[in-house]
Amino acid sequence: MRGRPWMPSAPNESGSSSHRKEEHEMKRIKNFINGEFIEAAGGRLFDKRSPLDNQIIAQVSEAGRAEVEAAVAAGRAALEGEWGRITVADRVELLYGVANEINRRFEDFLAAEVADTGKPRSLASHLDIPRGAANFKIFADVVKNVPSEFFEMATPDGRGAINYAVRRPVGVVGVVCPWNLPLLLMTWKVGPALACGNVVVVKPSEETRQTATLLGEVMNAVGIPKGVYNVVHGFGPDSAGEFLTRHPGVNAITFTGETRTGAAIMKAAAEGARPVSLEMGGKNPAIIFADADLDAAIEGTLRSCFANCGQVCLGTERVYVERPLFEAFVARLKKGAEALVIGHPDKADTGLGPLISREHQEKVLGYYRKAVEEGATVVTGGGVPDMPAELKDGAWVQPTIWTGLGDEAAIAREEIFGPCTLVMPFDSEEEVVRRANNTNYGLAASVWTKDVTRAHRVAGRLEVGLVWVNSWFLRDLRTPFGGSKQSGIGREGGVHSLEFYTELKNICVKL
Ligand code: NAD
Ligand code: 6OD
Repeated sequence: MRGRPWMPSAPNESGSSSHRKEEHEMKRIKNFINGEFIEAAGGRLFDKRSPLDNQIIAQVSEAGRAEVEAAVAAGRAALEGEWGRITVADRVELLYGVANEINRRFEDFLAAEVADTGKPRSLASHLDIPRGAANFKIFADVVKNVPSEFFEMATPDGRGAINYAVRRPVGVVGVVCPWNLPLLLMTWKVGPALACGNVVVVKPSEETRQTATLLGEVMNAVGIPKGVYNVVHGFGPDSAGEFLTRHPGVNAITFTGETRTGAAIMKAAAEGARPVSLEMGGKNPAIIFADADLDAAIEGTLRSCFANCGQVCLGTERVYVERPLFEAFVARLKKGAEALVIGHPDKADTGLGPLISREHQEKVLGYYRKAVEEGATVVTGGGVPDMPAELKDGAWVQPTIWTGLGDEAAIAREEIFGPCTLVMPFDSEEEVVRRANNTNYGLAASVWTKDVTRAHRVAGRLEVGLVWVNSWFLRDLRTPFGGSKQSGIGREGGVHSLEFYTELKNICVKL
């Protein structure tokens, strides 16, 4: 329950715990198959380290082929059983129950997400956990209210025929997830999949496996039948991710993660011609015209560059500022970045947590070094912040702003996925649209201007799936979400999710 005073409690069935202070107490995270928490045969375990200090905080049971097989079989059995016959109204009630139970256990989910990611509690409590619950409610509502098609047709005998379309679940859906917004992005797929009557086998990121596991407790508590929601832990190649996506019993695969991984999954899905929905990487531009409301543009750009330590697929890594505003904008952005408090997630004033892992820190710092080698001016940041002794070994990096390089620089072309951005001046609308589009990615963009006509014109010309005007990451879950070019295949959100999670069948009746 939100705002509930912290109460110590014993570890739950899943190995999760609501004990906020035991961040470093070793936990054992199990797979969730057919309504039960199980350890993989053979006892294979892998470590999870805290992003705060690199200490091992959990051991996770890695699923092998046998566990993936069992999860897919459990899903199939559920489809053939009670879940396959449930009415839409009852399904909707159950999903409302899931949302309510996530909210009732808000503090447990919050503690689990913060322990895995190191992100500020203030962020996770406003974004990750509420959206985790909302993703079940919104798609329950969509499924409850969506109409069907109906066509009357004439026939030569004059008696006519009628056609109507019905939606049926696609079956067992494989859900492969990243680590940046673990519960939010996982439920963004599981919510619509279950609302449409499917069953799921989820493969959370190896970095963030707690909230997906905790959701198993929620599913059991509210009475979701066994086998409808399954979780297998592990890695990608030659591990649970590959075993799941290659499994012939998986009817459709929905994925969020890097573009390269998406391509590998698409290859796996080609075997058996199974559909994929891919939400992948980005190199998103922000375009700031000189007439923009500077306060709003600064506030929005600070969030889009640095929220979640820059680990948001929709985040801004290229900022184009119209030349008359350039110097003032850079100065204000620098001031804002330097005011961000880097620190422990539990502190109320923390604005920036660590990156997800030391491995990712090394990747981001590699770009920080490369920027300097390529001749960038480091406006602020560029290294590792000075942290207190107990946090020294964590995956910390400074929020970083560069100028002085153009579109050909590696930091302008490649997705870094850290709290950093390159700010570049531009002189005309034509020029900035061309430069913003000059990338293989096409996920999101934001445009800041008071000129409404220009806003519509530029938004219409940007080659991306999502454009925010005078805002960023403002989400109405009924709208289409997804990327173009190498940022994605397909759209999810509202009724668009139904296109992926259901088979539309036409029934033609001769009268
Ligand atoms: P990742 O691609 O490394 O991993 C994502 C998931 O895929 C993990 O669960 C991983 O174990 C699994 N995986 C890896 N190789 C696999 C394989 N061969 N077969 C099956 N599964 C495999 O991504 P990440 O590092 O976890 O997340 C960061 C990336 O995700 C960034 O590129 C970011 O832009 C992208 N992302 C995109 C969106 C979006 O909506 N477009 C949202 C969030 C994150
Ligand atoms: O808001 C969403 O539904 C969504 N899929 C957000 C993705 C954020 C990427 O990191």
